Amino acid sequence: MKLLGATFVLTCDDNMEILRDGGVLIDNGKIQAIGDFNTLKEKYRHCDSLFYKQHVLVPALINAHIHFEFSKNTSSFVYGDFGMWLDSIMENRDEVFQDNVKAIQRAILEQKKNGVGTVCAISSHDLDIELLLRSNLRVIFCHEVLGVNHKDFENQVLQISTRLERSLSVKNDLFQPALALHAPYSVHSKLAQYLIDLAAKYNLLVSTHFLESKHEREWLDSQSGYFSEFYSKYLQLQEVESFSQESFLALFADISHVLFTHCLYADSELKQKILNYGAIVSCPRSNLLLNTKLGDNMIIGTDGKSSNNDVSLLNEIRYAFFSALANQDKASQYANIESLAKDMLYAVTRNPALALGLNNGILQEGKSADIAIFKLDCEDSRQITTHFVLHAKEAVSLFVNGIDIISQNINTCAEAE
Ligand code: MCF
Ligand code: FE
Repeated sequence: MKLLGATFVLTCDDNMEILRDGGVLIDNGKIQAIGDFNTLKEKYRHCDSLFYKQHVLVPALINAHIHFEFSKNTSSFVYGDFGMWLDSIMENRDEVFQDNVKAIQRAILEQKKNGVGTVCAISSHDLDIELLLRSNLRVIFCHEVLGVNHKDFENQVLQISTRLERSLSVKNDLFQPALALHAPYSVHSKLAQYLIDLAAKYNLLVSTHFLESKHEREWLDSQSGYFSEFYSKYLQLQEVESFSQESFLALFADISHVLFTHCLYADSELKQKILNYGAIVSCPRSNLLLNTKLGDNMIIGTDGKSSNNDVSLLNEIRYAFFSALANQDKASQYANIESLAKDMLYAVTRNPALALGLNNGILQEGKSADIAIFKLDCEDSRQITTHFVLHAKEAVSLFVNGIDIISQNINTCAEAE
């Protein structure tokens, strides 16, 4: 049993309660109590305790969408239009995947430095699986499947079965196998249905990219535009069947946890429909780079370095925060800047935890003890969340299931300053 305390504890519960000199009691990887640090210390006199003065304690962050395999990329791809980007992906991705182990390791470290305790990783070739298994992070590992050619069906089935067998055999409390159906324009209907049946059979979460670009929207609506050239140019296919928005969404009717990433070309009515099937994830910088749109930002992920300049989730919420301030319509939805900052924090804690079906993301009795601690001098305590969003740069401690996975020597942080 151990007691952690900090000058400010941001619970991320439904009221976003903030505790001054708060404490969190951890037992067996779970939060056993939360409240005033000194009161808890008095009550649980015999347990180890550690108070982080001038620090903020938050639920460990959750990166709901990241492609680690692209971590080596800096300048191999083209931005400004999704079609140009996808062309450059088709031409240059193999090179980016080569010798990418060190880059993936750096990206995993970047998650930890950002106080990210959970990642929902989208993996095209499972090049990141071993590194993630050894990362001590909580991992939802989505084997991503692509394939528009019906003729390849048997081979596609064989491949995904082999991949999934491997991850099911190493499944544990921290490592949860899942599936990613890349996008409606890149998976044929028979393969999509096969994947959905697999997900239903093993009760797996499914992640997908949906309505990301105007090109995708045009293809789904009228089988025309960029994608009508794409298949013949890159896959030598003349005839390709297409989902409609409705037939694609209907696939997910019986899947309990579905993440639809981007959804930039859905109006509010369609978004409501999507939300009946799952949750919407935004990757603000990726959305801007590829489609010059920001997204909803209820749940925020970094995407991969394929469409971002880094995979820092703290940077991601800072961009989303400033972008919202720059947008009159968006900013006017908030009573004040602090409530906008609170929404940014929810977008990487409570909201993704609920969408991913995880028992973390909120500091509450019974939740997993996934906790991040950041140094933060707060002279003025009225806008703690705003200061957190602006200034949190590197976690001093990161607990997953109550175990600190970054500061090996925990005592160095005791009574900091
Ligand atoms: O989320 C972004 C943009 N949308 C779609 N795909 C990707 C993103 N980042 C990486 N990708 C990958 C995807 O996993 O790019 C490929 C897939 O391997 C595109 S399809 C050839
Ligand atoms: Fe993505």
